[in-house]
Amino acid sequence: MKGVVLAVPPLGQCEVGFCSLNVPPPLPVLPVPSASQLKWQQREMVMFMHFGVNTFTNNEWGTGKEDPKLFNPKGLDANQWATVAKEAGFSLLVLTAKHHDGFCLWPSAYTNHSVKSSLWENGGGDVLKDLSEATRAQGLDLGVYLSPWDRFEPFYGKEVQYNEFYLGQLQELLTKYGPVSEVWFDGAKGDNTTMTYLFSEWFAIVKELQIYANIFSDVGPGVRWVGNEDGEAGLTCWSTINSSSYHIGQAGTEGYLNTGDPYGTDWIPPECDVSIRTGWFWHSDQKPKSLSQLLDIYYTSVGRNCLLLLNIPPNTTGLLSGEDVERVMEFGKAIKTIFSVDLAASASVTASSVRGPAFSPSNVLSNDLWTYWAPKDLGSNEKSHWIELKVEEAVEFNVVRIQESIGLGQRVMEYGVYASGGDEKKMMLVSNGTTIGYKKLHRLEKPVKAITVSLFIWKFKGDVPLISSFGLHFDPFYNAVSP
Ligand code: FUL
Repeated sequence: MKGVVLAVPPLGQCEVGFCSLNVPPPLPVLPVPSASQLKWQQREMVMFMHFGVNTFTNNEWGTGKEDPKLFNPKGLDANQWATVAKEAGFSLLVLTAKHHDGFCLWPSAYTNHSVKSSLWENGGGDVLKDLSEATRAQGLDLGVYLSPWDRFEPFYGKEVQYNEFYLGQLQELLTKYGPVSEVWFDGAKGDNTTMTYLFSEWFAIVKELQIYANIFSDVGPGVRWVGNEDGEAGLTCWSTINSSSYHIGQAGTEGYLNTGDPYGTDWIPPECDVSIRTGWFWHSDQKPKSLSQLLDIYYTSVGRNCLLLLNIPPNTTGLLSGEDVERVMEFGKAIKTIFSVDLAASASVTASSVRGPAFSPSNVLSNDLWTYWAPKDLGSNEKSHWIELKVEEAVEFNVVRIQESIGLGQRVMEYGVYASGGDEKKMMLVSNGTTIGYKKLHRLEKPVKAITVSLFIWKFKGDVPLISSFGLHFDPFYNAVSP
């Protein structure tokens, strides 16, 4: 294999983008993400919180007939929620401002079925206010879940009245609590009442009031559902779908949403919502998932080009319970342990070809999404592009991390990772795949020792693939590799 060893471009000669040598950057491959979607994707993990009357009735779906007086979290402390989120590595918290039972965690002017009628703080409290202040104090962002299905509201089932009522509640949430980064439109809906949701009106209000908010629903428009509540994206996972062929709430779309569509015309990346416990709400008889379960979920969500939306439900006191806190901290720490060391950080990097000095293979050693290796177009006799990491002394790794420069579109459709120079002198395939996207993590059954690790890209969209990062890590928590 013959490589082009690249020198670092002379300082000031080239910048990312147009270069003095006049090699333009590759054209984007459409569709591409918006700035808000890119920011969202780079969060990697978002904390979800289900809290409300269900917390006190031990239910998952309330009926709407609950007495609001049941809601009395005497020790509620949103600062604890935000502190835990921050320390565990989350940058955004999404709270169920209203779940299907219709009870509102803020004092909505449009209903009395809210904290106003509860015993908590004698009806004077506002969970959204507490949370928005706590997140701001920690430098975190806020998201809201406003269930369209409302089993309390008497207008529910009356098209115009309910849609207007819902818009009014959305306006309250989007104007009273500062910036909102994500609005979650849940898909559950009862069978008993016919109700048409005017989604386009709702989404227009979100954009009018919070231009940077990402809108989640099954099919976006900002962020899509991954098709299950287990934190598991498809092994093939495109950030793109054809949203106009599907409507929100359409049955049988799970498989499509799980893998996305290589020819999709809309950039709507998937979010993996999953709970740290069995239920979404807190129940005294449930325990948090184990660290190894959470790490499995991390690899099947963040490691497959998705965002992990991990639910940690406050308990009846209004606090995240001790065992959940302990587990999520362990989880955050484990992720840091695995990924803060890149075993290839000082590798020399060569490639099959290089488009120009600004697109050096060594760009893959940084985590900047906008600096990347770009090869030249394939020659008529060439079947693949490749990039190779070479370290001075063999390293042992069991995780391979590959990232595309998705700001210019998702491209890679078929690739393989090879290693050589460790125990095995020959080059051997350690893993392969179909999509990369923002981030692909390959967790290897057994650790591999190698001096060179190469990524071969056989099939891609656009003229050339663009790799923004390529790293090697060791995951000491992976059971299969423990002695
Ligand atoms: C579902 C809801 O029905 C569950 O209660 C939960 O909120 C989950 C995140 O979404 O559709």
